[in-house]
Amino acid sequence: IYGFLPFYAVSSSSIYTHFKAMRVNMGRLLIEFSSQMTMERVQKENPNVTEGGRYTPPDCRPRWKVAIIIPFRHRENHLKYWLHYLHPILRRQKIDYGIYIINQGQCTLMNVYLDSNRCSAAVKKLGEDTFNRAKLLNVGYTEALKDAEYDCFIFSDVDLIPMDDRNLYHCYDQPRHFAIAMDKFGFRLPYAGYFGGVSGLSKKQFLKINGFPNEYWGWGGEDDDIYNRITLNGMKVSRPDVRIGRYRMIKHERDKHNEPNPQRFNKIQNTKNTMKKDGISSLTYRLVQVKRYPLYTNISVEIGKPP
Ligand code: UD2
Ligand code: MN
Repeated sequence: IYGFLPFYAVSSSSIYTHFKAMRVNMGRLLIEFSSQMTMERVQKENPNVTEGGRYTPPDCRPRWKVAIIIPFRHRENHLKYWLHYLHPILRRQKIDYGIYIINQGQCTLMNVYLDSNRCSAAVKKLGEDTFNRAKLLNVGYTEALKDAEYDCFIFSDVDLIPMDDRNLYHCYDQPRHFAIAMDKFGFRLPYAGYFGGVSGLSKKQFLKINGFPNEYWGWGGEDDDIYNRITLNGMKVSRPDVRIGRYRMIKHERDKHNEPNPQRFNKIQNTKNTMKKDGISSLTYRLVQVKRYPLYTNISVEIGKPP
């Protein structure tokens, strides 16, 4: 299909409906963020997704049961595009999956819009604590396992959309790095040990590295620490072909309360000493709310503050 239809535009043309009916992978996809996106539209596009953002292919038994974990705060607009593009891709890939948004602080426009939830002042305040991506991912691992017996975990930024649906969202015999060729890095790996953006580990691989660090507050370094954990534990990172692992990142400014972490350079020199005690084994947090929406499960959580 890639050969004669290199660019597959998401439109309502007859070619699109034809391929959609076949539910085969398309190859290269045209990804853009200029059209206006609404949650109602994305819901209409995905009638087969069940409550909480779950899907199981009706016609096969996938090898993996995949929890997709997204660290999140105040990125409602990005989330709409993510759901719009990813649900159909995952369905074509015949992945058995659930979508988990791990929300550091609860009050989002989406909550207000979907169920007119009121936001208490105390919870609103949580949204002002320093962001901690890796700790949220540890929470996602733990909470998803309360839902179903997942054996594969894919950790994705909310602003990253794959440009080729042959980049299969399941697990591999080594920890997987999916987002290897991003537009913002000129479609190349920025450095050999880069592990940011979208990655995936089986349950066994995740436990072997004691999960992710909980002590990276603010922006940067946590993905490098995870990379160190993988190599220090005798595993190798597996990656797709550079022509397939292409991604678009929705353009954005650095968020408030996620300033670059000045300790990150020191910390990534120390993974060998810290990984045994800091990780999934030492994770503590307070669950604020679990809410199942049609296209995803929102898990609001209080994860504390930097020491
Ligand atoms: C890079 C990496 C990312 C991570 C980060 C450093 C890429 C494409 N990604 O992203 O994986 O290593 O650097 O921490 O190189 N988020 C929110 N709300 C916030 C802040 C963050 O939802 O207020 C989430 C969201 O899913 C976002 C992700 O955290 O995509 C990473 O944050 P970012 O997009 O601001 O950082 P970026 O693009 O430099
Ligand atoms: Mn980003």
